[in-house]
Amino acid sequence: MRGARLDGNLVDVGVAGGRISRIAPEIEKQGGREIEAEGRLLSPPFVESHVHLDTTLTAGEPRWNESGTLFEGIQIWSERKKSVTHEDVIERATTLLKWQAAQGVLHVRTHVDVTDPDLTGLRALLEVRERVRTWMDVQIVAFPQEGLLSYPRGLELTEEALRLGADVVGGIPHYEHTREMGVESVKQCFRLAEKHDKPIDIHCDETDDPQSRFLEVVAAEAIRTGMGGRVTASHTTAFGSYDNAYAFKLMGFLRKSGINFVANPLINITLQGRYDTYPKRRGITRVKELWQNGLNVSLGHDDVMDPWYPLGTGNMLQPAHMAVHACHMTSREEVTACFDMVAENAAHTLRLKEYGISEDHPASFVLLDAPDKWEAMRRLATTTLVVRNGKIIAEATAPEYYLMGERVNLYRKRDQPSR
Ligand code: 17E
Ligand code: FE2
Repeated sequence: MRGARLDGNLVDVGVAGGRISRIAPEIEKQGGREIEAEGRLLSPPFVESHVHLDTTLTAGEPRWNESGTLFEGIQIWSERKKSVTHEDVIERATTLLKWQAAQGVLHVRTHVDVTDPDLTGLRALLEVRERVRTWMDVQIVAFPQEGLLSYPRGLELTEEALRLGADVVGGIPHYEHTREMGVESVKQCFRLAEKHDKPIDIHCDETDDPQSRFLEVVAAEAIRTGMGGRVTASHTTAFGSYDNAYAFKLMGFLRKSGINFVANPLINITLQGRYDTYPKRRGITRVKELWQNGLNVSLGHDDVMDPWYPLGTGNMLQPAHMAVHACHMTSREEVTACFDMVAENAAHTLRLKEYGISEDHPASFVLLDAPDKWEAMRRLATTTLVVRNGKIIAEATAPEYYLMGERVNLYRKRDQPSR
């Protein structure tokens, strides 16, 4: 590849045997195919650290979410779940994975609802994970949507999912019937994780209720077990509603725990704040403060066209763009940090190995129609090339705009990228 922009410099990238063999300002011609990057941003692939592939593309079935709340979403899904079949899940999940890969996502962590006596969604996603292996890397979280302890045999079903091959232990303590059951559910997640040697990713405190304090339990268990970076707290929206006196105490404690955070700004700006009139809360966790405190934060899309969120295409720049706005991350550095939250930081959450563009790493990367991350965020740039293990798996043409026959390229004069 010739003339790609990496950390502000134009570089050539050599690929051999599916790996990056060399990165240098100029590499001598060696035969083989050459790709002209035309000064575009070379980035490691996008990483989707939180999505629900079992529920995706069901929006409107059997009805639309009128209240816009998490709870109506769970109710609608519970009804749709009754008609879920193996083929239905495979078809929808594979469709979204294709949308994602076409837009530069090469790693996906999906939650799958295991509060289903037949584990239909889980069995289907286990099959999907294998079928797509040549072009997509999928991690499956056994997620007890209707409660690990509150749903009949929830704990057994979650453990059965791990035995069948789920990669990660999930939970939902704020949805358990009582506070005590919520605390116990977190402990049970850790017990399962230790027993089966799996990481943990818990839907945690996804509510505006400032009394929802399961994050502290997750952190305490992470410290007790030494699981630290193998633990992820997803959503944690109540953290945005905690009193500062408590939030500051908690932050110090979280730093000690070293756990990862996933915020889902598109979905939580939508689902939360629904019981407020005005002032209306944003319902998103303290992304900026977690980031400032050196904790690993990634951003997920969470839903694409399902009972919780009607829109989306799986493009990771959309949640990143929403984080810029909803989390007040508008400084030069913060906008770039939001880009990293759907790439490097998400790779860290998923504990990916050999991620990133450097010699000897797998040749898995994307080109974006922008000179740098900041411009990619501003222009919601198109991913024009997706390479996985040295093979081109997706290509797209960046949009070109013409006004009265004259090219309009959406750059200020001083920011025009040089090619
Ligand atoms: N289930 C849940 O509990 N929370 C969510 N945000 C989604 C599903 C999408
Ligand atoms: Fe979720």
